[in-house]
Amino acid sequence: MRTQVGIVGAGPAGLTLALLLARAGIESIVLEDQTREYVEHRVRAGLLEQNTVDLMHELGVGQRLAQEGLQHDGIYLRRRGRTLHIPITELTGRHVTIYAQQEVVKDMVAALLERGGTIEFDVTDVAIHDFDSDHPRITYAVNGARQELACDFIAGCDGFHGVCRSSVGDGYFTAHEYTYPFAWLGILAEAPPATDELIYAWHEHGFALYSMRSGTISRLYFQVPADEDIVRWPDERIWEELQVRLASEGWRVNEGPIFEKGITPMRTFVCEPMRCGSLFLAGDAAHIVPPTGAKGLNLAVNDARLLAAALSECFQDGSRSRLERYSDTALRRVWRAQDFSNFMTQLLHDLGRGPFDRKLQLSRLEYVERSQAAATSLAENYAGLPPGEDF
Ligand code: RFL
Ligand code: PHB
Repeated sequence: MRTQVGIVGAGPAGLTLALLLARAGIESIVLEDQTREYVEHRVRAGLLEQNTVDLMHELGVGQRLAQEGLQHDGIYLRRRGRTLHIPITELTGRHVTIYAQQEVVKDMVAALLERGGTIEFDVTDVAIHDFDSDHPRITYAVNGARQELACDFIAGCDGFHGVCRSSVGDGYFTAHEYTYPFAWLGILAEAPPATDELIYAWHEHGFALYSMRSGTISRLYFQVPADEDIVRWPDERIWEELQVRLASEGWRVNEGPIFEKGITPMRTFVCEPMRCGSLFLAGDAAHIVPPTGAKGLNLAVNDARLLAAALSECFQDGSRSRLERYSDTALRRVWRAQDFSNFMTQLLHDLGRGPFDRKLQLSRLEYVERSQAAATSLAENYAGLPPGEDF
């Protein structure tokens, strides 16, 4: 088999790339090692920047998003019962939208297949070869039968634990990595959210976040130790802790049956450059941000936008100049998101560094409350800076 771009991974990065390439008349095949059912139900992100929403509309995959997405004009920062509203739209002219990642994946998979695209789900033994040449290949197996896909380029969109990045020999990439000594325990519950916008809470016990998926489903997270065992958190204890950390006078978190529970490690990771020969990395395959800034999915989509533009230029007129710049260009936004995600993480979590550090956090929160410049800076980063050819 042969295609122009072999894409490994049917997450937001791989699917966005395949849709953009298809629109430019470039062939691709997406290889995914999970089933369609699995990727369409994997619970993850929920907050889309306006850039991501705009791109989904541009790609004609935004119908359900327009109907079911919850457009928000701001967020709340809460500390010691005091709530500060950051009016993002008023400060930046931009919105953010709540729409679950698995719904983005469903919409993109459906559109790609409808438009004649190819996604091979449930493949095994994916391996990439000869990516230091102009004739890279991907080998894999379908129902035990070995397949080979020859392509012009490989897009490694296979997430943090994928095979693409790790197939490159030691010493080629520079990895910048930090793992926080805490994690997030996240739940989904059948309970109408008791808030119209997201609440990010600083608390003596540690961070908590009140998010949502719809008018009837709440999504909540709170900081736990990195090695926490989920069995230590029966539903009752979870609600108790959330009521404490999110407390505000005369108000309570709405409780309801919890139908999903999980622990997510908090790490920060950047691989440089995001390319090795004919292999281009995009999304979590190249970088991870702590989720406090809600940037991971949005970065994955942005990488795909930049990579699709660079590949289109190459296939249209043979020019490789944008491909040569892809890594530097993508990394500009990656580092901006790293800085913001780490800023939000360090502003709101108990970092285990003692009372001096906690006092600094409270002072920073008060600064955001007193200074429009500080609030605008936070809002602008949270909403996401507008896209550009080189950003
Ligand atoms: P994905 O989504 O991990 O997709 C990679 C795909 O590759 C497949 N794969 C392979 N396929 C073939 N062969 C192999 N050897 C393969 N190995 C892996 C995988 O099955 C998968 O389908 O990466 P992508 O596309 O780069 O997308 C990145 C996002 O998923 C991620 O950054 C976000 O979920 C991060 N994130 C958030 N991002 C936001 O923008 N806003 C948020 O509100 C937000 N909240 C979150 C988050 C991530 C979380 N968790 C669970 C990590 C909240 C949480 C709790
Ligand atoms: C979510 O709704 O899953 C969510 C929202 C904001 C974040 C992280 C996760 O910062």
